[in-house]
Amino acid sequence: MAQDTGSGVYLGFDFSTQQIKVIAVNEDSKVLHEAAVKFDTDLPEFKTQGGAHIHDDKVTVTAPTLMWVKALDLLLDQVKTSGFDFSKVLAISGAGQQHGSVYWKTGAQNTLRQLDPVKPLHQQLQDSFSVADSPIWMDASTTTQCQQLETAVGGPMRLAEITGARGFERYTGNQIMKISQTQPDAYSKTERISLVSSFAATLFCGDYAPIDYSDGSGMNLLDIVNKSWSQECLKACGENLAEKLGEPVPSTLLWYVGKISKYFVDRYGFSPACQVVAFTGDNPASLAGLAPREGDAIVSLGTSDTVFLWLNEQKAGLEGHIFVNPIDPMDYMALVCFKNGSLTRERIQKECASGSWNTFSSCLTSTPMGNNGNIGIYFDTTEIQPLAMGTSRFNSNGEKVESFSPEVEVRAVLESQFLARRMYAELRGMSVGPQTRVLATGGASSNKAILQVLSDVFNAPVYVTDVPNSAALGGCYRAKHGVTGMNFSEVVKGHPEPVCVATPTKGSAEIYQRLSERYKALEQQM
Ligand code: 5FX
Repeated sequence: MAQDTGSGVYLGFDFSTQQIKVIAVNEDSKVLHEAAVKFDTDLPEFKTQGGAHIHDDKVTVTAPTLMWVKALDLLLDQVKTSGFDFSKVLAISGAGQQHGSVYWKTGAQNTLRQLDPVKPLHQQLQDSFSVADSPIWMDASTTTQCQQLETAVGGPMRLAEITGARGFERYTGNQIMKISQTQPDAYSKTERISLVSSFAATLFCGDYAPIDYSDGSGMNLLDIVNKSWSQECLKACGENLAEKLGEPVPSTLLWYVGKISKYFVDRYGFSPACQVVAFTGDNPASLAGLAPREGDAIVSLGTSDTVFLWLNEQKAGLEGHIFVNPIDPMDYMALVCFKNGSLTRERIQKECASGSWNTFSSCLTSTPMGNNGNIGIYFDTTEIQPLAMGTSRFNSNGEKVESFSPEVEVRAVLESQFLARRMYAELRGMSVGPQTRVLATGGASSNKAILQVLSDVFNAPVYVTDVPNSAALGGCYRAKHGVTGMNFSEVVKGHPEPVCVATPTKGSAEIYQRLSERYKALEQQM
């Protein structure tokens, strides 16, 4: 383990769906240590699959809260055994899977304040939760509650204007409403409700840590303009909810939520001066971990594709999500997620390019921008926006056709995916153009031919940035940002600079402007 002794160290944790991960960096952003505990394999007694329990109705998805506590015990023991010197850590922060909620039973605060360093956390906190199974972001069981909340505030658009999103099943306010309706006894015995992020910070502080604005934006409860709980939303979701949530706080910017608790000082050797900076959601933390500049658009090309935007101003809408920005609380970040990403590209690669990415790339270079007017839409699974499934192909006259040649099919899948990413990003406030840096990450970002199409469709230069574990790394950067108050660009000074790999081909702007109008009309028909 490379630990440099001279300079300060920052720790970033990621309480994600399948594991807890920790990264340590020094003042130059050099990674000194990494470790992880995987729920399914390291804690088999909880019998999770992918870190979750999918209930018989298939739409209720939970995770045992105590499993996360036990995983932290294991992780810190493992790091200590490796010889890591916790006394060098100046500050910690981290991330949690967004939207998940933790219900602390009346009396839990007292337990948290008196933890015995001789015993692991899970032994001491086993009776501290009024709801043993935390609903997580994969849960889709709250459609009724979403409708009730939207109706209570005056419709889905009004909810989006207040909270940054229409009613989404996984959003925490709707989950809390369901618990208050279906488990009223457990709800009334709850003294505090945390998000996964503020729950993790709570463990480190040995006292309730507040919810930060950025992750708080994933609840359908926070007024993202005024940065306070929306009274109308609180009222619709549960009694005395303001009290149970505590006041929300800025995500960072010289804001720390407390000192590390004595428990960690005595058990692991942390310095009593070590600060805990507010934890946030995994997506906001990933934005920070990619060390973006204001105005960047991040396109993550993975199993599902996600577009993150750093916005100075936000535009309410029914698609996608707006969060308060985790780096500058006066700004916003948008997130739009598409289910049909790499798996669809891989299917077409198998069917049309004999399973070879080289052949796939050759198909792209042998077909012109705009694909001679052919457009295909490929939703192998039900897409999020639009809510549609199936494949449709149209020729240059806008007529439906049964099939395309393999080369045309390869270009068609990429062009339509990137046109959709661009269209929904523009709807959420992105203004694309040569001034926008598009930062590509994720599996498909290693294919230059794919990135050239991305650059042409967005009419913007594309940079690659290979940052594994960006959420945990974002925790390190946010910890440093939170306690030093440096400019974020200074905080991330040692971060590897993104490399420009594609610039728009001459003529692409006009071609894709036209195609984007056609794509929009065809998508509406689906
Ligand atoms: C975002 O809205 C999501 O629901 C997911 O990306 C979770 O944050 C995954 F942890």
